[in-house]
This record gives sequence, structure tokens and C-alpha cells, in this order.
Amino acid sequence: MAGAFTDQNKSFYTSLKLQDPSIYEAIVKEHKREEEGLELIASENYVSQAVLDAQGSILTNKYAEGYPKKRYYGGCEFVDEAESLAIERVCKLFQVEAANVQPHSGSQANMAAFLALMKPGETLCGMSLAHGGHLTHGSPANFSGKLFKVLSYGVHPETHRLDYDLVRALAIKEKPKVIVAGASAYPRIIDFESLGQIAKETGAHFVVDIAHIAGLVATGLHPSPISHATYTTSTTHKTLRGPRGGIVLGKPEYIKQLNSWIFPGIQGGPLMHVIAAKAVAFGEALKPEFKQYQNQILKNSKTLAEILISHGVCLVTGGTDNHLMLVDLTQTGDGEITGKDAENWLDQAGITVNKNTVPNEKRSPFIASGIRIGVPAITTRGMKENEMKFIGQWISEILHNKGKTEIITKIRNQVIELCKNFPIYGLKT
Ligand code: DSN
Repeated sequence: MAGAFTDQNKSFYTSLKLQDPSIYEAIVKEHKREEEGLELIASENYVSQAVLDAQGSILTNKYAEGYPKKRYYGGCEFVDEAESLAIERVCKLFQVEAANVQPHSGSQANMAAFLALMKPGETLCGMSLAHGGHLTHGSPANFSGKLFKVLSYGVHPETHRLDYDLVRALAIKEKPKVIVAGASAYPRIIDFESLGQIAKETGAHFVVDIAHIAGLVATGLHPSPISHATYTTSTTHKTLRGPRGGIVLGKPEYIKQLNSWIFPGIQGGPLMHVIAAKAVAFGEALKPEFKQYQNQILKNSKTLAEILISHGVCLVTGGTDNHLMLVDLTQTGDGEITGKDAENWLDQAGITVNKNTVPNEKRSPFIASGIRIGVPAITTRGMKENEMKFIGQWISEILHNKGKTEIITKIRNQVIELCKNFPIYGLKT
């Protein structure tokens, strides 16, 4: 059966094996873990061999502070080509006029976007982490919660869907400088148009972080925030399936001030090898196959959600519109299973998920009462609706049997057998 990237299968890491056996061994063990397990962490994916090639290239050797054709170092003519292509491709992909492709991560993309629009001490209004928002949208433990005054919004206590009335009421009362939208654990469509309207009415800038749903937005399968937002930020490694990193998109006049916050504001030399790999991933995302892939993500996610529900596993909001779903363990089985236990049992069976808080959470985030499940990675390796049926049955069997050893052992073997039919890079090390 065809796998994800096995047509480019080759012997990996030849020089590393000779020079540094310890690091080589760690990588080989991780390679085996990825091939033999079901990766259901909603924010992870597998990059193509071409992305790996660019990221592992000699472009890592080059210092290039500045931007294409405006660098502080000589010898930048070829890295300029790579960065210019990355910008051109990402602008085409998201139908936007300007972009910065240098953020080392989504956190740095968000930090630069906020600092370009407001001063420390001014007010940021973002979705609370406990309700599915992101650390950088105002958590007290993060720079965003330490530098800015934070107003948090979340989901409605009964519907568990985003409470747009609450955002409106907060924005009218407190007049935040920036409203940020986006989530890392929210299974439904986000109405960017309404949030953008609230920002407009209350004089706030609107920043949207599409990290999780970037691939769906790029292919028109989730409404785009681009025309409503001052800045749209994203990571490049989740549904977008590129190397680990960040981007900021916007109009040219706003990107100019953003650029100087990325460099020299908060970063030094850009990672030119990663920028080249971003360009490769954006090129892949512009191909028709990428839309088919995103469509399959949605089909797989819906199928998995239906199977789980049919086996008595409760999902927050009763289902999903995107690549992920949240299991509410307080409403599953006897209601006593913790997110920590569920994550641990599934992990032993080779099914990787993360524990997650659920709306109205009573436990600490280290224990939590839910798990987050996402399908982008298993979809990349070629799994479809039929495989979702097995996976849904296995997850529910493990949960309903509270991690019974015989059940975990039986399912671990079934997971290995399934994975053999869907190789990612192959295991020729
Ligand atoms: N760690 C990412 C996630 O899992 O959603 C967010 O940064």
C-alpha cells in the first residue's frame, strides 16, 4: 500500500550514525515511534522528504539579518531567493498582499504582532487557555499575560461554543487595544467576521492566530480571517504541514511595522534553512492535492467523531467542524477517568493524544478531564474513513475498560499492524 513519502525512501542519517551514535540512536528510536504509532496530537504532522531536505540543508550556515535585498551581511543573494519565494508563495496561498516568514515560532509571530499594535500595559482581549485558547493569547504564565492587561473570553457554559456576546460586552466595556482570536482546542468553526466586526465597532485591532486551522483556511475549507484582521499569524507545522516555525500575514503598511518588531525587535538572524523549507511547504500547499488532503482531514475527523459518539464517548459540543475533537471524560463511562490516565493508557497502546481541560473543568491542567484528538498526521500517512472506524473502536475500548492491560496489549499489536500498511518515510535506517 502506498505510504506518505516512501517513494523517496532512502538510507537516513549516514554521516550522523558514524559521528554521533548517541544522537543517531535517539533519532532512530523516534523514527520507529512515529512509524509504529498513531499520532493523534492535533498540532502535529509529518513533513515531506522535500521539506526535510530543505530544512537539513547548508542554508543553516548563513547569517542574513534583515530582509531580502536589505541585509546586514554580504553573500545573501541566494538566501534572498529562498525568502522571496517563501513570501511570494504564502501571499498567493492566503490571498494576502504582504507577509513576514521569519518568526521562529507561533509565539514570536504573536509577540511581534501584539507589540506592533500596542504598548506594554495596554489591554489585550483573548480566548482563555482553559476554554481552548492559546498560551500566548493572555495566559498569566506567558509574556502576553505579563506585558499586557488581559481580558479573557471563552465558551458559553451550556453550548460550549464561543460566546460572541461575551466578547462584544467585554470589548464595549473595556475598549481593548487588541482582540485576538484563534484557538488550540476548539472543535468548531470560528466566526472571524463577527469578531472582526466587534473589533471595528469598539476601535480595537483584530489579530487572528490560525495556527491550528491554517491548512483548512488556505484551501477555503474554513472561513478566512484575512480581510477582517490587521494581522493574521500562524505556525507552519500543523495542518499546513511545513517545518516548525511561524508567519505573519497582512497589508503592506502594517507588515512594515511588524517587520521591525520581528527583526531587530525580538529576533536576530533568521533561520534561512527553515525559511527555505517553509517555501517548499507553501509550494506543496498550492497544489490541488493539498486541498484533497484537507478535505480528507475533515472527512476523517467527522468519521472518527461519529464512531466515538456511537461507542458512548462524549465529545465537547457533540462533534467537530475541523481537524480535532475534545473528549469530555466527565460524561464518558463512569465519569471518573482523568485526562492524565486516558493519555497514559492510549500511549501504551501506541495511540498518542494529549490530556486537555474541558469547559467547566474541575481538575488541574496537569490531570484534566478531557483528551484532545486530531487527525492531520494520520491523514498525511494515507488513512481514511475505514481506518478511523478501527481507531475510534480502539480508543473507546481502552477508555471503557479503564486501561486494562490485556486490552492495551491486544490493541498495541493491532496498531502496529495497521501502521505497517501506512509507512511514513519507511524504516530503512
Ligand atoms: N502546542 C500547540 C498545540 O498543541 O496546540 C500550541 O502551541
